[in-house]
Amino acid sequence: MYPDELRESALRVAASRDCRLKEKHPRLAPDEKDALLRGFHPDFREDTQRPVTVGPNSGARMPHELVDLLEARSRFDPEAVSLDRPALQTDVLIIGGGGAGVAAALTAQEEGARVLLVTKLRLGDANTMMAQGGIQAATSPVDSPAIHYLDVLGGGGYTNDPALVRALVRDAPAVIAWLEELGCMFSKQPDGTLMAIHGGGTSRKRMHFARDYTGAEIMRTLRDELLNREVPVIEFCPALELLLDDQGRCGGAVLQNFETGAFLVAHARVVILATGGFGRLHVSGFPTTNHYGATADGLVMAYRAGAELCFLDATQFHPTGVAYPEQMLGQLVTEKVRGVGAQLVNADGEQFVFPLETRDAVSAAIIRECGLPGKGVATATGQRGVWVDSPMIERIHGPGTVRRELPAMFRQYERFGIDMSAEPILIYPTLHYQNGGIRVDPSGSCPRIPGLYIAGEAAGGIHGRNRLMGNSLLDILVFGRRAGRHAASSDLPASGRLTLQHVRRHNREVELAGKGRTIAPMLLPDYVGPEPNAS
Ligand code: MEZ
Repeated sequence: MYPDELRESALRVAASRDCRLKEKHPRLAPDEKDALLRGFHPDFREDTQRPVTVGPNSGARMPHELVDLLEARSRFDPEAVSLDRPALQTDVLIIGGGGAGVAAALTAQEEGARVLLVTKLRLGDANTMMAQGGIQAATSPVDSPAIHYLDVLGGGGYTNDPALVRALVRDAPAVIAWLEELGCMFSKQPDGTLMAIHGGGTSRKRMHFARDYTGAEIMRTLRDELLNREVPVIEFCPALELLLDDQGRCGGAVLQNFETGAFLVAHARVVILATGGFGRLHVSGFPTTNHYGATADGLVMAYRAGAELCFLDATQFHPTGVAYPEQMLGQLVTEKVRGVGAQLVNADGEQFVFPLETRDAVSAAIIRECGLPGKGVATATGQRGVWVDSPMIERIHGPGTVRRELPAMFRQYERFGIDMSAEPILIYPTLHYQNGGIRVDPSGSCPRIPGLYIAGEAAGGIHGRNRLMGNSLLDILVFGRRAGRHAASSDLPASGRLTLQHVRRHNREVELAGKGRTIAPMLLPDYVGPEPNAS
């Protein structure tokens, strides 16, 4: 039940439902989509980005919040850490305990490598765990990796790196088979075939899911396997810097014990960085769907070591973040809700966009609608939004569908007295994904830094300027496994003497540029601010 200021509009949505049942909102023509993005997507606003002034991408525009970190100085004085006697030695050091890191660890171990996984928080504390709607893979006879490939390129505005997309779509069916072999329980038809729905920008139904907690089910499977195989893991141990030898090869990292603050040096033949994205930077002031640890640490470390970043001027705002109740502000309302039939409607119960356009376009359309007089809905605190007409799902598929197909989301709303099978839900775009990242090749290796591999959201180029739903759970596994395999079989000679020369160089560069007022990697978002001075 909604408060007065929302109830009237929610009733208008209910009143228009029958007329909308058969109404298909037209899709955007390419020039309409382009104008919509330029006019209303936050990436195109002058005040959201600026050029970075230091490092390999000097001159490239990126969100202010990320530039601040790339122009920050290191967390510790390189002179204060002795690299002579590394506390930890391994073949493959994996930094990050989400889906990409764990997939890399399992695969590298299968290939016979000694593996060590270190993670900033607990194993599985990552965006993977929070992913809801699904994972794409062309598994049906009416689909193919080639069709999936075209969809991914279309979604990315034809800017994606084609070799990376090829790797993504080709490996996809094998990734699903691997997960099932490990015990992952996807939602299935009575005959045992995987259930599949559309996501935004897909031309075939290829979104596979475990109800609306797909990421949690995948992460559970991977984590169990890692623990069963007794792969060594160190939790609460973030990486602060990569280590390079005098040839520029990556051969380890400086870590920090989060509890004691002690530095630990890890020496490895190769390093896989799987540290995730930048959602907790709250780009352009947006709330986020992201995990607490998503603070761009890997981007910062790799950038100082000389890696090239790409597509970081393209940020993904998920169209449907919770706008009411405010206790859940910015949390994900999975695209699966629209995938199974819910429409997006304004304060008057009118559709204003085809609900499964690509995310960049849907978000821009919502922002535009909320700016039109009387078309957006405002909560008592001034939060704006439009409606996802979730009861339409019951109208299309029959009573009980919302509860059955979206159990996690149903309960989430139920706690606040909202029955989303009977009442629409209020949403607004929320920061969801870093479309770009560190440039990689199809083996997951970082072309500029031998011995360094990148997997998961930290990697860039796969999705171009806009990722499609379900291709993130896929890419963490495809490129996690590729990185694990290639890293384990890498024939690079052992690294020479390890140094932090690149960090000294970076600190000097930021100082000369008059920057470096902050320190990075950020590690945890600061929602509290500095301690007030004791008086
Ligand atoms: O891939 C995603 O970002 C995803 C599945 C999100 C969602 O809406 O559920």
